[in-house]
Amino acid sequence: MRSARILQQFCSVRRQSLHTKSSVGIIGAPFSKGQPRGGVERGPDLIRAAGLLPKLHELECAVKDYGNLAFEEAELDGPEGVLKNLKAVGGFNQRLSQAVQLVKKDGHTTVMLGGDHSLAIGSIHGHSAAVGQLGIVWVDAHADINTPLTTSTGNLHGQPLSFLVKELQSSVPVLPSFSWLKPCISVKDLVYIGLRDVDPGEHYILKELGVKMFSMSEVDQLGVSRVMEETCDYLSSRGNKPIHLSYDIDAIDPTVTPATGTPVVGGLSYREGVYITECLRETGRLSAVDLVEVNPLLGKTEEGIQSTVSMAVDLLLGCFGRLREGNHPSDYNPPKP
Ligand SMILES: [Mn+2]
Repeated sequence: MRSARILQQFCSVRRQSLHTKSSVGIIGAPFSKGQPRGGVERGPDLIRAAGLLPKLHELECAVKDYGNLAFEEAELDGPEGVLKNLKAVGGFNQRLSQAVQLVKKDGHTTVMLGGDHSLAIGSIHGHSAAVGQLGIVWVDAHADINTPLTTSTGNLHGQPLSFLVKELQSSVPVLPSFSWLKPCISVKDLVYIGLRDVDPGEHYILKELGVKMFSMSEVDQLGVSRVMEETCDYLSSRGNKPIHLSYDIDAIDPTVTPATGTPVVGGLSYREGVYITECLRETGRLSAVDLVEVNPLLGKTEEGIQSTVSMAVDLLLGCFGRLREGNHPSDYNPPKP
């Protein structure tokens, strides 16, 4: 009975969304100061060069490219304790938040092309400031929820969620570079998919706060279709809020996406990765997407770089209606003899 009901819901949602055309606003965030490796700042232009915009047009999306958000190197940005580049990360994200608010006010589904994952701070903050409460789907090999006190590396791309989650505020020290930021998401509105490299301090937080998560073990146990069914049911039970998808390319197995800063074996397959985007698209509530951590300098081979960039493009196309069964334009006229 239950599966019949879900299938019915699923189908009606699907029919609906096939006729909804998306309006997409792209922001390039060529930012790399949340981690130590150069190259990730090239991500936005590489993803564009792989044909993202014409491919979105083929899906009948209206697309506006807002260009790359300029990043100015902060002077005297030495480490504060273990934490690295606080001023740069804080300042960039403040401006990114403002840019996202502008794009949301223009009525678009926002696409952030990263850049490293520290940009989720500004992306989610701006999204929430523009539309209110969000459901967050965080697809990643890592939990990115270290606090400035639990981090062992000091890299801020491993900490974005600690700044955003309300329930963690008593665990996060006051930092002048982030004084503009007010925590804006509840941990109950967060779902993880793809985890397989979680630090002890993070694991404690996830368990203590009861965060909904589907690690690679659950993907293996349940299969990706059940994972997505449960993810969508869970987000519905939390009130069908607009969805923010934060997709780290390192969620995908490094055999497919080797060109990234912190690859971890045993990740999502190409098919599982794309299926996640197709399901979220079908909810009709996808309101912003981050696609982060594509780093062409770490691909080793040209083939590895191509495969990583092309995966990034395919994930974004899945978010905006590309179906593996095929698509055709709504005004398609079949030739007649
Ligand atoms: Mn990440």
